[in-house]
Amino acid sequence: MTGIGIEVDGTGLEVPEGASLLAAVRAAGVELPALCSDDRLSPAGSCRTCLVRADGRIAAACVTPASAGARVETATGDLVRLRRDAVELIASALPPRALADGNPSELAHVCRTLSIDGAVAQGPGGRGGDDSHPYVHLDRDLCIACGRCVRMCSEVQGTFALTLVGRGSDTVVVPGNGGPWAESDCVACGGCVDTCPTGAITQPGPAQGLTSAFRPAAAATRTTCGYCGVGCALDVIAQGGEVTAVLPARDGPVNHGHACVKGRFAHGFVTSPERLTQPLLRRGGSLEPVGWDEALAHVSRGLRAAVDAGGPDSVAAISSARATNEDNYLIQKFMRVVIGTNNVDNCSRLCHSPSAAGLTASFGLSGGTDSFDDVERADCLLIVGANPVEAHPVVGARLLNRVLHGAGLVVADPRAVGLALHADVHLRPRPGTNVALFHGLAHVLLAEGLTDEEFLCERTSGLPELTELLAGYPPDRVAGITGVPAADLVAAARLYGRAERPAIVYGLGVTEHLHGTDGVRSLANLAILRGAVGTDGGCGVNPLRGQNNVQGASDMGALPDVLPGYGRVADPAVRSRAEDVWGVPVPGRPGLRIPDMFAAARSGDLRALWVIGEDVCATDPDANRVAEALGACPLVICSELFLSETARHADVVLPVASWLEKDGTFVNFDRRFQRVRPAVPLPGEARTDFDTVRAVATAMGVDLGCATPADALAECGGLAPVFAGLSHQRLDREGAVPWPCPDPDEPGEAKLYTERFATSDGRAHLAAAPYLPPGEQPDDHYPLILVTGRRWAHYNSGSMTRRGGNLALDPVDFLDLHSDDAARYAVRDGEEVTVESRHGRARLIARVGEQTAPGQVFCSFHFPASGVNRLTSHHADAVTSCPEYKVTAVRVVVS
Ligand SMILES: Nc1nc2c(c(=O)[nH]1)N[C@H]1C(S)=C(S)[C@@H](COP(=O)(O)OP(=O)(O)OC[C@H]3O[C@@H](n4cnc5c(=O)[nH]c(N)nc54)[C@H](O)[C@@H]3O)O[C@H]1N2
Ligand SMILES: Nc1nc2c(c(=O)[nH]1)N[C@H]1C(S)=C(S)[C@@H](COP(=O)(O)OP(=O)(O)OC[C@H]3O[C@@H](n4cnc5c(=O)[nH]c(N)nc54)[C@H](O)[C@@H]3O)O[C@H]1N2
Ligand code: SF4
Ligand code: FES
Ligand SMILES: [Mo]
Repeated sequence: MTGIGIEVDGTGLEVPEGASLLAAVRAAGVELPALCSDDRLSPAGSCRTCLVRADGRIAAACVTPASAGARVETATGDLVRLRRDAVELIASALPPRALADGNPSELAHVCRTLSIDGAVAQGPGGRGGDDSHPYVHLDRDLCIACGRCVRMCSEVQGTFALTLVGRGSDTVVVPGNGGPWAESDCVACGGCVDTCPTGAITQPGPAQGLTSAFRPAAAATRTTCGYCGVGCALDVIAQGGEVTAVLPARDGPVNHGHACVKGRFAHGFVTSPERLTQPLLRRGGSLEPVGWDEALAHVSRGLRAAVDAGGPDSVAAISSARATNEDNYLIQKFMRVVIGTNNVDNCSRLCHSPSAAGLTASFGLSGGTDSFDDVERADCLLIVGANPVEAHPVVGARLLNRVLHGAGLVVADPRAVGLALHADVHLRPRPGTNVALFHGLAHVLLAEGLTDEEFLCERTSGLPELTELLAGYPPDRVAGITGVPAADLVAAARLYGRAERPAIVYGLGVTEHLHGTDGVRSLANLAILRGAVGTDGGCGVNPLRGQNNVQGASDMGALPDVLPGYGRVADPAVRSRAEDVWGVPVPGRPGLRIPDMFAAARSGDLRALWVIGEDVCATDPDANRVAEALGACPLVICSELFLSETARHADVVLPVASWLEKDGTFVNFDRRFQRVRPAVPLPGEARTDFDTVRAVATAMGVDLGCATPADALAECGGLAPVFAGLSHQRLDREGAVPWPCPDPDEPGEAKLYTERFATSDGRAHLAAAPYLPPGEQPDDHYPLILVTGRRWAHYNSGSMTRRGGNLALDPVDFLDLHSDDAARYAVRDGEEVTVESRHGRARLIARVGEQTAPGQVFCSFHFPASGVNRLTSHHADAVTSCPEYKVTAVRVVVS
């Protein structure tokens, strides 16, 4: 970056070009009040509290760019007086509570530093407030109309829920709906709460008024969010062992001082009275509290008995993508070393296993190809089967921001999701027809010469086969299969094809299908044809991986066919490296995948199943059959925070720590390792997953090694060269480091394949997979296609988000249906309906609207009691067994 030289109060310094005088003055170590300014926002220049003199003229520092050679004065008596008067004038209009002792607001802080007496605040007040929302309260009397909240909501969050109304000193912020906050468009990202300088907008509770800029540093624990895969860096404030606030970290490498309703506010579950605090053991049909010794003895005896009766492969574990890398490393090590089986899997099976398989086949490694920072520099975004506004809100906000600043946007989603409203082209394929859609786009790229010939020639393979296949996918035919008008297809292909730096971002709408891996591969074709991967000419193909640590759980080898770092168990050289570290033989036969575990249980071949942090009875498909499998398995162990649906079916339930109570690391969706640190103590007798696994091993007479999580990551690096450069100490120093990272002295590789692809021949492989129809089709009995997915306020099984204020934001599972279908099936908005599939039934509340297309209905699966996964089928991706959650034929019955 080029710098420019300026002088602040006689001292010379260099600042980046384009910096404001405010930034320059602060860089010089001078504190200025700046009540309408926030680094995260565009400057407004309205409060006049930041006045300085630049080259002899008085200027508002926040809106004046630093020019080369400028001489800035801040400290002369007249300037100090001008600023003090401006602040005092603002404060004097507010009621006394604005400056009450101990008020943590920025305004109160500024007044203290300027020696403005709290007694100046003598405004009349009486304008009232709004406390309708569980997390965001408004005190109108404290609003100074600086507009920071409004800009935060529009510029950073992209929700545009707030506006300023009134004139002069009566100006005040209100939600744009004109009604109560709780009924507005607010998605409770907490952005307004975090920027408000006066405490007019606050979160209720003991941390009222704390913001990321003005918080007690000593009381904060820096950690990484334990909900979604974005990986927001958060500062957790705790008091008396309880979380009182979670604030977004300004220096968070992905979130840049932003967060969402889950990471920010959904921590009520931690102290829920329903938290498990003691082990439970099934006796005479019911689960009863017991001590750890008894629980561990039962578990170790049961596992031994299972191995003795059926061999090591009659035991299996489902590891948790919610848990840390170190937890996952130890769980897979336990299964391989203590039990002697590769029967370990994680919920990647249910979401992005087709990404792992597809991206590995196309490019060589299983993660996304580019860093999100790169993606953000794209000039055209192709967002496919992903709804980041709800499921990865901080990423959704950053993407929307790009689009509002001019990037082209193509959205491919059957539903009118949030980003689709801003798209240049919204492609709405029939669920399950992606492969045809992507081939249609590729056909146009080829036909119109929008490919990168040189790249194709030098760095790829498979072009002749693909060209031959694509001849069969002209836009008209693709329109017939997908329902997407041919003209839209052509327009989308041109946007992507003509962009200078296009990026592909995708989600479960690509993977959770009968042909999910083919979907990933044919989507990857587009980036390859365009030369937009591994080059400066684009930002690759990037899955928005879901769980906080689903990338990491897989990286750590909690998968049946690979060891930590993705070496294949079937490869003797890979095994021997692990054997050197672990000192025991590693089984060479790949283990069971999650659905195969259930099938083995039903057929009597699986004698023990340890389910760690996955509510399989609620979230795996065809739930009636899952329950049957657990019923048939002689020993089911469940490590949980709550008595989940799965825990209710278990023989032993072990109480464990949540992300706010443990030490370790997560890997986010763009492959960054970040630290997780305990902010509050464990409840009751709960233990971490890490300690639980070690304790079970010890009870079975084996010392697993790895005394601490830091030791586990170090050991993992010894086994998997791609992680060898990572350590807790390094992450403590550097914050976030992406993998591959073989060397402790080198930065990790954020953008992959700049030299060569990691495939055996170093080339990117085009795939010529024909379109095949989904596993389920509608018919006269089941005329509608059900798509399942996510809502912004809840998280997966809802075990954490249903226990706290989020429940007030979204109290039930809704079934969205189009008004044509509502009329056809005589369904009224708000009415309870029964949804029936060929596999089971669920009860949901109908919501009539236009978000779904006619013939399609949509619901989430956040309330296990409604039974959504009793509807979904056994159909699964032909390559990876990822369930076809996105296509189920159903009918809706009013009863
Ligand atoms: N609020 C919230 N956030 C979450 C989660 C949560 O439960 N709640 N869960 C986390 C997890 S585990 C994951 S994996 C991620 C998932 O994040 P996403 O992948 O964004 O989530 P989904 O809503 O399941 O599905 C995405 C979209 O796919 C579309 N779709 C369905 N079928 C098709 C199709 O055939 N073609 C195309 N092109 N699109 C289709 C759906 O309409 C839907 O809008 O979210 C994570 N974040
Ligand atoms: N119909 C339908 N079903 C779906 C999907 C869909 O799109 N449609 N999506 C699928 C996808 S992508 C996913 S990832 C799965 C997610 O499904 P799950 O993994 O089952 O869902 P979660 O609610 O994230 O977490 C599971 C459990 O882990 C517990 N838990 C949280 N933290 C920890 C921890 O640190 N340790 C332990 N031991 N337990 C912990 C929680 O209390 C919760 O009960 O759902 C899948 N199911
Ligand atoms: S966007 Fe994801 S990681 Fe960030 S606060 Fe929300 S749930 Fe947590
Ligand atoms: S901070 Fe500069 S005018 Fe308000
Ligand atoms: Mo997921």
